[in-house]
Amino acid sequence: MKNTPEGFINLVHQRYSDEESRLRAQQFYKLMSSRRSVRFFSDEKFDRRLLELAVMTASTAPSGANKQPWKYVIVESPEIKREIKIAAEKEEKENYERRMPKSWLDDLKAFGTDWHKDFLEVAPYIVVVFKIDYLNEDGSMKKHYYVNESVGISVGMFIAALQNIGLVTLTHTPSPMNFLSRILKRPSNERAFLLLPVGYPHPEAVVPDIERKGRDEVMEII
Ligand code: IYR
Repeated sequence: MKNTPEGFINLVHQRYSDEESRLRAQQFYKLMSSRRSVRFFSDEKFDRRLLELAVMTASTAPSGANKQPWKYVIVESPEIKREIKIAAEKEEKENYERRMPKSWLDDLKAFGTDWHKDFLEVAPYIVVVFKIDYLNEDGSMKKHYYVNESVGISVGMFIAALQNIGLVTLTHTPSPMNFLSRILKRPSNERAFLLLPVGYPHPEAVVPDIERKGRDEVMEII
């Protein structure tokens, strides 16, 4: 384009050689293939700036009309982590003992999960992601667009950023999650989306012996 239109700037873009693209694609796939959801955490602390950088990376995600409808709440207070654990376990006990149908419980058998959520106290940080459905601006409600898609993409990038720096996490979904708004005193336009403990794995951490789908199962070329 000869003239940059009003309100636009030139794109900054890094073009790689074919060979470098291939190498980078393989390296990134290898890095992400080794990611596992971890339920056994070490209580070892780490520099919070690492987590802040991962959140800033997550916040580069594309979003509907660039509304960036997310808020990442980093919990490091042991008292608040404990409060979250107690409330999450209360909901999960109800889920496992009454709310989840047998077919769901059967699907979860391979993961060895139950209502106990010790990782919520052990991991040095719990990150609670909230979605912002609308903005309250001088009394008027401004609706956001594609909020679930946007926040989902952002959390995916957060998980990739953590993997890139050697931290582990779990996408935990205590349900219902309203207790998080109460404990974390969030405004009414924010709703809890996901909860992720973050840390280093316990030295004896185990993970389920499960496999990822192969090339021909996850894609079709037409
Ligand atoms: N939220 C419950 C149950 C659970 C649901 C799914 I889908 C999982 O992949 C694992 C667990 C829990 O966190 O235990």
